Amino acid sequence: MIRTVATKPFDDQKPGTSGLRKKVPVFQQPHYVENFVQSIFDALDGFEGKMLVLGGDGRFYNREVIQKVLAIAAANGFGKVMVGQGGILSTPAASNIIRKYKAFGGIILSASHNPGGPKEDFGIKYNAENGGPAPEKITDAIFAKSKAISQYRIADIGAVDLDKVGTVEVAGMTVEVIDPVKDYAELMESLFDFDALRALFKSGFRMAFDSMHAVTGPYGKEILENRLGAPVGTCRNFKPLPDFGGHHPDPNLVHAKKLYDDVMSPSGPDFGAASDGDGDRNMIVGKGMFVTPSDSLAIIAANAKLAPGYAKGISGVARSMPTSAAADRVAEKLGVGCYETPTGWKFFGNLLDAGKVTLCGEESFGTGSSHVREKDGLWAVLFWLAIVAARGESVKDIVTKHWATYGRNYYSRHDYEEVESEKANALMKDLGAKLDSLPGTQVRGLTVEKADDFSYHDPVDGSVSEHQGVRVMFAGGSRVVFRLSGTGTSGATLRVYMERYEADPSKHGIDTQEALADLIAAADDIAGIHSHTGRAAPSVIT
Ligand code: G16
Repeated sequence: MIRTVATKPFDDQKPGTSGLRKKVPVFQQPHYVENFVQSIFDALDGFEGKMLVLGGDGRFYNREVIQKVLAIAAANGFGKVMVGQGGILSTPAASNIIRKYKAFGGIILSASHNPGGPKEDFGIKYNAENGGPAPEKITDAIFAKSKAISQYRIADIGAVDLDKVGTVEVAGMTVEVIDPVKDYAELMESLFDFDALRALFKSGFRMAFDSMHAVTGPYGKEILENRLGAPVGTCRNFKPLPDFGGHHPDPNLVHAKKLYDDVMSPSGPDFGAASDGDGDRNMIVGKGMFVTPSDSLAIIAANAKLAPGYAKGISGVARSMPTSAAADRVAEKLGVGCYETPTGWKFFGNLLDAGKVTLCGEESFGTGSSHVREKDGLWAVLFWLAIVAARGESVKDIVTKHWATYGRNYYSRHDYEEVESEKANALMKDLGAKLDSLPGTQVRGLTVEKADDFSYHDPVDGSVSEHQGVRVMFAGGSRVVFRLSGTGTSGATLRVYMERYEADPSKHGIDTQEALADLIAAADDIAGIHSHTGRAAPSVIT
């Protein structure tokens, strides 16, 4: 039976950088999930009888929301839903399924790297038929619908068995429960030379892959240990848990510190990698070398031809504005296009669809390519393994040689988390007001050359996205970028990004924070971080 339920709008259902992210108790309010899912469908046209892909990262409340989405999708006229077994699909795997099986779109349940549990974070995101996060025109329409909603439609379908692979009919809609790993593993096998990777592991190369008790556990086990023959034990924390074992499933130097320390110890593995809650982020560590995400994009671009899926070369590279310009230098040398987009993977979709770029990356531990329309953690790990295998060199040698060729972009991000929103907004407002007066001034011995609020003109559809972060550029090519995160769920997170280019290889061995010390001080002088927020130091440095 299909019911129409009267409801009232919630005023806080505006999708952020990547979908709607809130605390679990917010999502547990009566009608909250139903309203948002109905608003997604209300913002879309022409899906009757078509297929929706559905899955999530397995965090607390995943299964309940999967059942709700199935019931609302059936009532709204979808013909079929393909759902990952156990309600699980990594974000890149969901993107692949949407594309491979030509779905109308997909709903992904995840709050990415944010913690999970009854009082922690949850999220709902819509991906379009290209497999990528809905562009702003759709997320704006969803928000508009959520503010005007008066009813939703829901079918009484009971609980669908999510654990049994197979097909069932519910309220005139087909539900197909699929193996979440198989299609993704096949895609990886089509892009990389698995024989070469098997030989790498056979030669004694030792790796640790930390799934942080999140969604990539089963993917890592199948691909690294089962298909590539990496020794059992290579995959760590591979059992997905609803609360990620109480940790932040955030692969960076703070939350994946143990992995980092293990790789750095003389007896530890040669190579370490980690992925986040929903499997789209990655961290790469070699012995004696942490690879920044910005450098990772540049190095993958420079070595792309070493992987069979990219043997013909790349058409171009895109990076988010706050990401370092390391990839720009590679694109220039290769003679391919280079694009600077706002933060958010959704901005890469048009460039990828138009064939303007093959590789994309962000400083926020995201790297990906045209194989799907999301960033892809395990893909990046396999790409690094492919480069190591083909070059027969260590990660450290690969990175230092890259710097020697292209120069080094010293880079760091300082996050001030859970700042009171009014204080963070006041900081950004004051900063915006002084932008015009900054050029020509001296700060900590640096001369400001240019200062602006970044706006993006999409070269494919002509859309304009304004207020995407404040950039302060200094003479000599260094810069500081300020923006507020669009993914946090409590208060505001101020992100400050520092970058300095150094061409001289004899100066490539300096500690990053030391190399950026004047820029770090200049950032505080310019934005008044301490005086606005009361914080003497960032909460997270990456
Ligand atoms: C999301 C987006 C990324 C973005 C990141 C950080 O990643 O998909 O494009 O770079 O958030 O965004 P912000 O700086 O606004 O917090 P994820 O992995 O959280 O889905």
